[in-house]
Amino acid sequence: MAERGQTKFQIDLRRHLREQAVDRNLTRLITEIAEASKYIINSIRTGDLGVAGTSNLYGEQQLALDVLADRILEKRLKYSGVVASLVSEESGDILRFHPEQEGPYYSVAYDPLDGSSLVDVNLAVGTIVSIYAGDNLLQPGRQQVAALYILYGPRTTLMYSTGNGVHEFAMNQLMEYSLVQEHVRIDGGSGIYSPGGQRNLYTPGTEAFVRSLEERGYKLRYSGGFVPDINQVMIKGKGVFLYPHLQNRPRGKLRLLYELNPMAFLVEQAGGAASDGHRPILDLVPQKIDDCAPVFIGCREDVAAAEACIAAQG
Ligand code: AFP
Repeated sequence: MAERGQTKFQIDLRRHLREQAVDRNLTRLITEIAEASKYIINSIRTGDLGVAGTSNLYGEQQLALDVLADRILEKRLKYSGVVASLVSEESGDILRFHPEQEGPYYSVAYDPLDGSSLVDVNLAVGTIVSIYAGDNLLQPGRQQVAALYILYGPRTTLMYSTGNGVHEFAMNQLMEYSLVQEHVRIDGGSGIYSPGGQRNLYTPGTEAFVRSLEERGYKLRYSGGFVPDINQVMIKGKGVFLYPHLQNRPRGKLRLLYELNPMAFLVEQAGGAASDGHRPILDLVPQKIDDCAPVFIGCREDVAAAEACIAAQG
């Protein structure tokens, strides 16, 4: 297994998926998304930061980059020949296709550029993708067959799992994704915490949990971008991210289909946990495509401590 930092004999993403005996159509789907990221990188590096003038279903002004990244991914997925339906955080409607290719087909929920409001202050952003077999997107996250994220930071990295561990890749000078490390693990220990949402709106249980972390010497690390903040927990192998239920926002902020389910799949595959404060994120049954949920995600012991504080104090 490659130690982090060494590229293992330049194993690229397609070869790794083949070696993992991933289904041919799922391999095609994941590599199409990886290809799309090259165009998203280009739009981030050179794109217009002006507001696109449209808004997504949450009423947020769509930056030109949101729209651009969404179009890039939608086009790639539509013409991949293996996607039966897709839904994007930007579009809000489920698009259905009739792929000509031989099955199996997949359905994809994605956030094309999560944290897009951070681009104009030059902070890291990412693409988050959740993949199901068949054409039903309103399934519990535990039914996902794969999940991945791409982090556009000082380096562009990709983290994926098809249910056999989580594997990290870095984009090289030729814009290919080369394997950096296999079987990323979150083993715990005193680490970092990423407290999303306004602290003064935390419930007593969440407040008690955060105070316990600080008393144990955890350091606050919060960028405002879900992908870089989760990636930090994955690579450091410890710590916890939370965007909890707030006094004025009992469902929290993060979206179940596009953000929480894929990240919960990856984190659980890395030996961590993801909870809404009471139960695993992956067991939540989505009612609508824009469902939100509170989230405590990262080291298994830290997530269990959060659940205990919330059970005791709400
Ligand atoms: P945007 O995509 O609207 O920038 O929101 C990013 C995000 O969904 C997620 O990436 C962050 O973890 C979270 O919101 C940050 O929310 P706050 O700005 O309320 O801290």
